[in-house]
Amino acid sequence: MEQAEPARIWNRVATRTRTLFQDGLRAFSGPLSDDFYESLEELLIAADAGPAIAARLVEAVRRRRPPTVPEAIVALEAEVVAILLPGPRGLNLEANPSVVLVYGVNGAGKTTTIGKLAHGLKAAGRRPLLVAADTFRAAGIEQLLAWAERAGVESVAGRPGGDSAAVVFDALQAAQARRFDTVLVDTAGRLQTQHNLVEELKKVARVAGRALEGAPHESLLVLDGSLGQNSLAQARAFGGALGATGLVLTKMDGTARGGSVLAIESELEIPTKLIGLGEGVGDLYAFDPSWFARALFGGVASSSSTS
Ligand SMILES: Nc1nc2c(ncn2[C@@H]2O[C@H](COP(=O)(O)OP(=O)(O)OP(=O)(O)O)[C@@H](O)[C@H]2O)c(=O)[nH]1
Ligand SMILES: [Mg+2]
Repeated sequence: MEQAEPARIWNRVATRTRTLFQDGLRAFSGPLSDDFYESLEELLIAADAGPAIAARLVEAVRRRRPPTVPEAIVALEAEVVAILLPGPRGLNLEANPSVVLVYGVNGAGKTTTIGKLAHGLKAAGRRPLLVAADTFRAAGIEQLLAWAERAGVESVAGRPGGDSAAVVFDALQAAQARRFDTVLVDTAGRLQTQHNLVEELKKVARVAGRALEGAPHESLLVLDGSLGQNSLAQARAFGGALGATGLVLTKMDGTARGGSVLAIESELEIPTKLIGLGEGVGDLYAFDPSWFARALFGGVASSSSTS
């Protein structure tokens, strides 16, 4: 996936969060008072960063003694980057084929993310195979096949009601025989049976590893970004049990809860690798901490208006 650097793209991230900060801080000008820091803390909490992270950020900015509001915002952006996890955020797609398992609760955006990712990988010259392992809903299978068509890539699916682990096993054999370099596995967000969803997903992962050593190479947990920290409970249940290697935050276009990324990453200690900014094929981007921080507080908007 491409790095999303242009300000044009990051201007679409968390627009309501940005408006919140711009409106909330408009009344202040230097030198900075206690009132300013109190407002800043309230705004961070309103943006769903959580009280602990809000307090930590404000304290860190205060220690830097910024003389003016713009300098305080620059300091805040740096502190936000410091709170996010260090290290690489690219997808690990070195194995051939590389298997990417995508999971999360229903409606989080799994199928849409796979469609967009397939489009991006194909544009980058790769040969992805989409696997519909959400055999619990016929409509879920059809949705993935429709995305495969839209992205112009191949797909395989089991029968509705079939065993999703068996579908994945067969798909990985086929991928090796037919030389696909990436396999994207869509899973169910909800089961209509009494089965425990996490147990079912663990089985899919185990069977993938049996079909292909080292698989899955990426286990991406998809979270609905517009729910903010409300998705943390789900994330704990999934992320812990399945050893997620990365987060995908969808519906980050427009959200007022952009600050939740900080709380989610620091609580789960799983890097955000991709963000979804809409429902179109081109609306998935590599997550970039510096650009994200600038998007939250208006740095992107001000730099793009001067360029
Ligand atoms: N605005 C916006 N909408 C999105 C984004 N990603 C997904 N959606 C929408 O969210 C809804 C659910 O997306 P799906 O991809 O079907 O979610 P899912 O996780 O596969 O859902 P189940 O298969 O039911 O578990 C759809 O209407 C998508 O168009 C995004 O980044 N931005
Ligand atoms: Mg789906």
